[in-house]
Amino acid sequence: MTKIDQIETMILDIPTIRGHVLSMATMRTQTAVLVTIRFSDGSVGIGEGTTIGGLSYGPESPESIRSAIDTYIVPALIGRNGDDVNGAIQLIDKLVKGNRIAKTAVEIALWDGLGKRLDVPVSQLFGGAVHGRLPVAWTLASGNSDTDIAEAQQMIETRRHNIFKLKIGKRSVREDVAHVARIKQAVGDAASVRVDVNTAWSLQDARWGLKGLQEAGCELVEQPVPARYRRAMAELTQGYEIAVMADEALNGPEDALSVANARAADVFAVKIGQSGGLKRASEVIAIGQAAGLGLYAGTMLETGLSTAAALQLFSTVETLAWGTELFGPLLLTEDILAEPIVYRDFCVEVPNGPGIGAALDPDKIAFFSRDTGKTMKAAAGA
Ligand code: MUC
Ligand code: MG
Repeated sequence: MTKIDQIETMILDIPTIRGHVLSMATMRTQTAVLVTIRFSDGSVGIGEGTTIGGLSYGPESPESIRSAIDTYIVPALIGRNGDDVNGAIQLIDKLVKGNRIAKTAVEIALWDGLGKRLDVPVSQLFGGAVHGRLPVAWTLASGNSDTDIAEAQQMIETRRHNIFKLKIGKRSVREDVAHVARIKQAVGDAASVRVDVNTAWSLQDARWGLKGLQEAGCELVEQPVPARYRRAMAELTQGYEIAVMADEALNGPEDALSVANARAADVFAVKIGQSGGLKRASEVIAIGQAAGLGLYAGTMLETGLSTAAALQLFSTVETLAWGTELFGPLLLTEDILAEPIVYRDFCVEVPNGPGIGAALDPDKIAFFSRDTGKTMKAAAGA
């Protein structure tokens, strides 16, 4: 039996290429929790748990993710059979409520280790990839319409992205609609324009917002109202042609079932971290498919590591009607992978190789580590 010998966690702070202005926070750094599992046969699995904007997006912070893993998950897993991923998921679910991102980080490392030992990609463990590449959106969130337009035009010219998600909800509804209309007018039919309100609107705001967005040619609105406002989401879904996507409302399969039952979305943004891991995300996907909803592969702006893991799962899904936003590594000043994920021709490529198909660059890990990085940065005069 291949046993789980050791589990280590580390916090990485990586600067973003520009300020990323969301309704609830402006990000200049992204923080990832890295998990490394060492198995008794010498194999190693890596995983990542990442959220957005400290505690402003959701109930887990990088520090709580790390402490949930170190204090409650690690002691339960040491000495267990490393190949028994389902057994580990079930045990952790009994011992730890919520904390879905922490669970995801550990689960990714378990799948990665298993895939490496079997010499197959993790997609194979989910029945096999049916896509080698997937369409990938970019988020325009500089906080300035002219900068966003220039960024969008450059992305289209270089054939990197032709799907744009605009982060709105910080300004007034009227200003936001004008901002979206300007960008849609600038890109025309060359790109799909969507927005993410990150729960900032009341139902009343959202009625005006959806009307204006629809008239401006915006195709989709993500989580316009707070996550628990199922009835408001249902009213908006049924009241407008523009597609309504659930994001913050979807924390695992139980939420997926209740959102689908309430017809409180047209589209599911499926995030592996928010779902509670690859397995639970696959259940969210199954519920969305059974309910006839559109699917979209969401991100928590993770590094290449978790992005690779997400790609393993989403490459197995028959139809992602709204594509993906698995662009996290591109928002960071440096990729922490030895071989970065490839973005070209408006798509992201599914990494090959065993496990999640990602290897870390040890120098970058040491540099961005919250524990060791300070000394290295001081020595380098950074
Ligand atoms: C979110 O709420 O969807 C995804 C892309 C982005 O820019 O922020 C996120 C989080
Ligand atoms: Mg969102």
